[in-house]
Amino acid sequence: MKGYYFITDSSLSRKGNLSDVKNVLNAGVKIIQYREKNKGSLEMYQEALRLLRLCRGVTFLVNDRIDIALSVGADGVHLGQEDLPCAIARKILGKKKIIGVTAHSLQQAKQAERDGADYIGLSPIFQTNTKPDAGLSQGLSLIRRVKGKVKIPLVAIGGITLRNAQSVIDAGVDAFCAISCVVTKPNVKKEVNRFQEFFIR
Ligand code: TZP
Ligand code: MG
Repeated sequence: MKGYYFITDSSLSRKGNLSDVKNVLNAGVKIIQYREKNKGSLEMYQEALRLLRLCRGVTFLVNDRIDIALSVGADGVHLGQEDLPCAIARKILGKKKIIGVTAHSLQQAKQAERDGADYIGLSPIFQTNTKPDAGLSQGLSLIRRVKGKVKIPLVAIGGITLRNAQSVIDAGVDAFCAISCVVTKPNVKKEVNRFQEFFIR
């Protein structure tokens, strides 16, 4: 897992999830998380199915909803500290599905690894308005604290912009996600390409 990691946000998006996902796929993104906080199960199921079908050879994860992930045959889920525990999710999903877990501390990151997580989402690195309950920004020091203490990949999220992206990479992450800086822009593909540049420098 290396590079720009995309997460949908239908409430911030200019052109909607379908358009955004098409654009990020055209930009060459290899991991997409369907994150939807305002739709019911049926609508989520139908949208996830539509998005998944576009993702040939690209990892497709569902935020929070193990049921939706299983229903559409997604590659896995991403879980926060308030979602179903990773160890339980692992029992439900089996060994082959991908489970990402958000951690706000080294302790949570180690626990997630013990519980069978495949990667850690470190969050929020910087201040963000995209997730109102994201909690206090942890700064780059969170990445530095966790780096080398777990073996699974680290994905940074929260307030990442073109201005601070290099510092996030320098702190040692394998991947990062920037939502508002991408989906609010008129040319999503071009914006993703700008973020991807940081990984080939
Ligand atoms: N989880 C932690 S922060 C966040 C999520 C989904 C939002 C990140 O969005 P942005 O716009 O890149 O700050
Ligand atoms: Mg969650």
